[in-house]
Amino acid sequence: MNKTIIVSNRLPLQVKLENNKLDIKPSVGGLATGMKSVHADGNGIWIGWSGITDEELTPELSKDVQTAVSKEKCVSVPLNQQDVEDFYFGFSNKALWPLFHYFLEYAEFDKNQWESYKEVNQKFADVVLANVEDGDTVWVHDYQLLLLPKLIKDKKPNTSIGFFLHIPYPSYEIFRVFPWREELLHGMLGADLLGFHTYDYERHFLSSVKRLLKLEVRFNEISYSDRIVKVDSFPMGIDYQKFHNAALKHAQHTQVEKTELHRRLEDHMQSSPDAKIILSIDRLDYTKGIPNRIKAFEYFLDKYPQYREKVRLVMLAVPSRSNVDTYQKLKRETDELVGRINGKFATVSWTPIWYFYRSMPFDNLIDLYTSADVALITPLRDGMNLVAKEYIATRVNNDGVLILSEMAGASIEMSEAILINPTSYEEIADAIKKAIEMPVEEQKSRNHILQKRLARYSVEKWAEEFFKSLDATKTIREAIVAK
Ligand code: GDG
Repeated sequence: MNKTIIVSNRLPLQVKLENNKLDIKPSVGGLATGMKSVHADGNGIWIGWSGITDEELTPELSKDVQTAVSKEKCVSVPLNQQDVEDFYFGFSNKALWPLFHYFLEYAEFDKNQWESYKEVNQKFADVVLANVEDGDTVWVHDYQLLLLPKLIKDKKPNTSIGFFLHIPYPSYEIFRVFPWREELLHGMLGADLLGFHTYDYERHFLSSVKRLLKLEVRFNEISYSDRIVKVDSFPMGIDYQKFHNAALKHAQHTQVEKTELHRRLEDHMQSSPDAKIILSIDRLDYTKGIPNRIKAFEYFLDKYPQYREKVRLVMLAVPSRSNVDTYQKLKRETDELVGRINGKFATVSWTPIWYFYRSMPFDNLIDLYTSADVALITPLRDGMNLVAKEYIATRVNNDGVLILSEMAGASIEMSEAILINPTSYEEIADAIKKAIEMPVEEQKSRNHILQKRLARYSVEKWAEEFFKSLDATKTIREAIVAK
């Protein structure tokens, strides 16, 4: 029986090693949810790194990891500390991540790290090749594994290989700067189907292929040696019911069941009849436009002083890649900005920004989403942005206003939100005012449309559509062979 293999940098598991004891829990992220039906059914497996380096494991513990992850139908790819340093923190996050998000000034192209990127892609390929058989389907995820499709296809041509990029694909003018650009494109073209969040990313990819490799492209199909590679857009959705139901349950919580955060947020809302909460949630990443957002909030308080003491920006910044220096710099900048603005405007009874630098349990996330009158999401570049979708899914009374950057992939499907250019403080400040003053009827009619769309195109649907499209490439391959 043919099987499906999912490959991503990390396994959908939280693996912890404490006092030489392993603790393994399934993770609850969007990708894991989307793949649930594929992964849990049949004989599918998931291949990725467990999060623990070879150096941390004795030979016995290493066996224990394999046995424990195999119970979750996963196979772990062994990586050592140097791999993680050079392939993950190095090449993936210092070269590809900034380049693909248009942060050329942050991109470092280090030859040794590139070598490590190639070696680690080969390590993933070795594990895939040890598990894949003719007729199987392999779905590879994201920018850490751009070379993997070719490494599999070259050795196992009779497999269906799909690839999905979770971050933006940049325009040709940006991509052409990359020193090993042809090799990277050939790596991706090992896939039979390449998926992107938006049509624009798809177009940028096709343009790079045409201009750098001089390949023939017909509509969304690339003729590549004796194969056809299909390219398409699949905007990733969320587990809509999970967020919606959690918010419904949240609304019914008794005083005893409420979290401390829930109570504090309620206190704020009850402090004055027109008090408003503006929420932002993201990983602390320079692509997310956090300093811009804080400065725009300052501009708003300066321009519209009537709203001082009436609004509060609740900002959750989740620690991310904190050993990379650009992220450390961003952390210092964010801390300083929050301190300066709170110092400038705070009164004895009001702090304008509540800033949390940590990750929160799911229940607290729901506390935040359901308490917020406005979600302020201002990335400078973002492949999709699931937070925007999750906020709308939790609006069980249909009220609330989403302010969303037009640089987020999600903005294409969410035109009923207030869309802003994240570099314009003026636009953001005016959008905040508009959001706060928006009549409830208008909020509801906008959110009603958004919710219907998000419920229909959920993460399960996204995975289903991708697989359907990948399956169809088999027919094209069979027709070529038959000729
Ligand atoms: C990449 C692309 C693309 C956040 N804080 C907490 C928490 N979260 C959850 C959110 C959401 C997820 O993390 C973040 O997803 P995003 O899409 O917003 O952003 P990235 O992490 O940058 O994801 C992005 C995505 O891949 C999918 O393709 O949309 O563009 O950059 O689900 O809910 N969850 C919990 N506590 C937190 O503190 N439990």
